[in-house]
Amino acid sequence: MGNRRPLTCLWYYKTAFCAYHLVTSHNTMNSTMCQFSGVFFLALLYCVNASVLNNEIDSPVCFKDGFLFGVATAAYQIEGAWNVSGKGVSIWDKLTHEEPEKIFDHSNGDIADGSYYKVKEDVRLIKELGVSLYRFSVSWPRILPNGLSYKINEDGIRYYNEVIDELIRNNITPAITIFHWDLPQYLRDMGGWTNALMADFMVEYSRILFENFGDRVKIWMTFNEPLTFCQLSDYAGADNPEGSGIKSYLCGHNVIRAHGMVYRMFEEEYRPKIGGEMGIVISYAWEEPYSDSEEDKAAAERARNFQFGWFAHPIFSEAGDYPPIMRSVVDKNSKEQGFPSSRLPSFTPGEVKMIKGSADFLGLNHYTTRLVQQVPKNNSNPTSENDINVKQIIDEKWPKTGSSWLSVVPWGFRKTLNWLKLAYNNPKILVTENGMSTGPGLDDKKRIEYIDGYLRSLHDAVYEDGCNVVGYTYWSLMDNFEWKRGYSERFGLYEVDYESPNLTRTPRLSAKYYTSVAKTGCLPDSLADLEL
Ligand code: PNW
Repeated sequence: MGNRRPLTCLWYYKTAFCAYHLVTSHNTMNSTMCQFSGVFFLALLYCVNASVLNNEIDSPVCFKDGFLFGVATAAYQIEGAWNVSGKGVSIWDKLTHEEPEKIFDHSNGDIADGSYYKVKEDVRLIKELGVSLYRFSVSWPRILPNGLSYKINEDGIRYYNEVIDELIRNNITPAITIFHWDLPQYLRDMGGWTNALMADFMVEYSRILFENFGDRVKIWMTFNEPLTFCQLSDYAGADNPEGSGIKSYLCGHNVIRAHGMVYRMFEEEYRPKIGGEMGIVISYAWEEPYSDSEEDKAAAERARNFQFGWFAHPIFSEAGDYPPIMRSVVDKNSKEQGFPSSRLPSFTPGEVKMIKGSADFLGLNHYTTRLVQQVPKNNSNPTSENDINVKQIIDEKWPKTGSSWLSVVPWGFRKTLNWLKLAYNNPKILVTENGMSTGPGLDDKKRIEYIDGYLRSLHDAVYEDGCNVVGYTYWSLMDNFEWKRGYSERFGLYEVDYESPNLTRTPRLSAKYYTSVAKTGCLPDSLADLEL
């Protein structure tokens, strides 16, 4: 895998050989003479030159200069300091305190990695990795204690100013996710994302971030993974029985509108003064047909449209609006189920226009792949599962990780990127998350193999297939509160010792691997050479 240049060279060489042989077969020139003929010499010279120019002999798999390597985190997962200096209560504070049994190890983010108190230390860790980009999120209730913009918590502004300034001092580009799931509880009490007014609240909150941080932050992402927080109960800021086909569509609708509105406000009021780019982060687990049957192929394409296209199509497609298949299936099912109108809300023509094209790049979270099989239609309950009407299967042969949903399937990454290239006219993509979990421990060769495999697949997608990917961000800088799995699943390049009072961070083997990648832009020829 990876470097195709030597193969191409051989192919040129062979073709030249054959051509020459054909032309000269009528005379008696022997093959040794032939080998040294000018034609061969030129062919070889061309190949060697091309390889050297592309830096492909010494370092076979290299990303070109300017390709960004980064790491990511999110506020609730690392900050701690849940109730200090004026911060308001988020839905995760309330959930973990009042229903700890919903969290695998009954833990919470009260202290987490203590990053609120460790700005300098954390930035040093990022610096040591040699990466140039840090993606982090802002805690809405740390800035606006009850979510509304009439009351700003100055300590929140101070804290993120400190983070941003420290990053810039160390030549690391800050990239902000405006909303990464820690909704102010006050807004949840008003219906969370099922409330149409949330779009206005999000605009006002974002405005405060642009006003205060926009002079130094040039990469913005509105939402992290609406699919996850709109579909799962407890994440959306509204009671939402898993997979409900009513509230989840309402949530998605308000989120997409909010995204468009924030983007347009940024474009009109801020970009002319402060510059910068804005995108949205959407997760995409590749969906491969279970078999070669037409049913399974159609099922996989339907699932892709329902799970990724739901959020991407309105923003990145040429036509805008929801994917046509989603529109027709949910409209039809709703009618059969006795709803007076579709469970999937409609955008007005003005909204379609406002939302279409409302992103400068697509933030992609990609971790894994699933097999998708057509199942018999079941329209008894109005759930999005029944709308999609497929079964998702994890192939037992795929290597496993510390998370049951995440198996190691690097080729799915290349397929994902190619699907996006085709569906949305080769959009500019920043890989905002990719990573895998282990248990605690510093020897994480499995993680190194995971990253290496996914980066090779990414390299093929970029340099063989022409996908427009500008950077790769590993999830995560360090172990952190992994939502409902608590601290039981570790995604960090750095291990965090939760037993130590200092919450000591120690680099894993994978940190050494990733440092080498980020500093050279190249993948090591062999993992054995890394001297781990
Ligand atoms: C992401 N999937 O969630 C989140 O953005 C992070 O906050 C989280 O810590 C990280 O992944 C690891 O879980 C995902 O099913 C949840 O493909 C589910 C999927 C992908 C990402």
